[in-house]
Amino acid sequence: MEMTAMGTATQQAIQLEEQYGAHNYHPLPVVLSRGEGVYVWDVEGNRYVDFLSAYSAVSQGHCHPRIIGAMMEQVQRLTLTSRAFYNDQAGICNQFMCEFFGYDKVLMMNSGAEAGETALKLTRKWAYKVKGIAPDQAKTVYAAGNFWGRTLAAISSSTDPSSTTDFGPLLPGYIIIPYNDLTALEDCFKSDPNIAGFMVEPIQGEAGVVVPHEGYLRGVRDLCTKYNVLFIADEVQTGIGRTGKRICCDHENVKPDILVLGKALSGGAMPVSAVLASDEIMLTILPGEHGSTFGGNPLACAVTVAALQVVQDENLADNAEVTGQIFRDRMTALSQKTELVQSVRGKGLLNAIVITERPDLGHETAWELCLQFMANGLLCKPTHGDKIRFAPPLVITEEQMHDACDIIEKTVLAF
Ligand code: IF1
Repeated sequence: MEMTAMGTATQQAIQLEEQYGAHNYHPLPVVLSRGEGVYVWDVEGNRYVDFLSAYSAVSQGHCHPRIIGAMMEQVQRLTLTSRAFYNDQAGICNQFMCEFFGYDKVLMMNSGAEAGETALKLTRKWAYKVKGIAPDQAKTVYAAGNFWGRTLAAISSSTDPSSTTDFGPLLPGYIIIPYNDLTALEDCFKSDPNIAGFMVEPIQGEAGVVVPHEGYLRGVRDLCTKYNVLFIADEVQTGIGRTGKRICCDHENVKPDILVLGKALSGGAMPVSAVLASDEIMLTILPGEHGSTFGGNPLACAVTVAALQVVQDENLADNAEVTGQIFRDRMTALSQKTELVQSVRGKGLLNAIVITERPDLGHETAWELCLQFMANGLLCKPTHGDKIRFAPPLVITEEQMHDACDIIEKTVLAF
């Protein structure tokens, strides 16, 4: 599909959003109005294959009938009670999640950042009440290149100026070390007895799908055990089947002390996030010490159970493994036909290509390429300059994956 002049409905929708919405994003010039499975349609009626999945939130496919069905059933009965009272969905969902991921307890929140903050607060509580660190002395460690949200606690660990500039002062008690470096991690743990936790993405998403070396996660697990530091896995983007396993840590058979989830926990139907941990960690927070108006509401619980059942019953992790390999094989073959594609990296259906930027375009190269992908019916977005992330819903079929790779190949070779 050639880049046509922007339609009237598209122009009107963009104009409204530009005039009345904050300018905290730079969206591709497409206005979506419907989604089903791996496809979305814009207001002009054009169909696209969605290779962003709302940054891995719509892993079960747009408007999955089983998730929407559970949502429709619950939304007409009871949506929100606050945690001042019990409700008939929370216990069922909590049990389902604890058994699905193998933990004693779960604390449900709404956004991924809130779940990250909850993990940080649990780590500090554990530091003072279990590890015995002196009051207000607990430190937490993060890897350079991390991204876990936009709150002040989240950006306080960021090494990306676009996340931190003019938002100071930032939170104290943070230590940043290089990603994928076990020597740096052990040196850090040796240097300070007040370290309570290390929060890390098993694959760094926003940094450009940075995959650590084989054995990194095992090394993190062993060092955290050795130095009595909590291993906090931020699996908001890599979890729930995305990388071809239940959670990305499963690739190395390591179990984090605290598991942070979000995004696909609801299949993109509504904001749901969660933190899972042992009783020793989770029970350090007593009644009234943490919470959220919407956290763990009955509607979120009903949706979450359905969303996880879809991942389980449709074997979405296995499908991500198979179709993701097709993607990487085809991109590797493409990289041998054109210098524009330098390399491909990722696991399961969390992948990115590294492109060679045109001298005249620089970082705009990736953006221009994404505009052409859009014109040809595929939606994706650059991440950090010369990387383009490709993360379709995990329900994608092999045929749909080949069709999408055909679009990518055609577009790249014509660019
Ligand atoms: C935006 C990025 C992705 C995340 C990980 C926690 C969170 C995220 C690993 C917080 C959120 C989103 C945020 C969204 C775009 C998207 C994103 F580009 F920003 F970095 F996916 F890579 N941990 N990622 O990726 O979850 O509070 O958003 O629910 O802010 O632009 P949230």
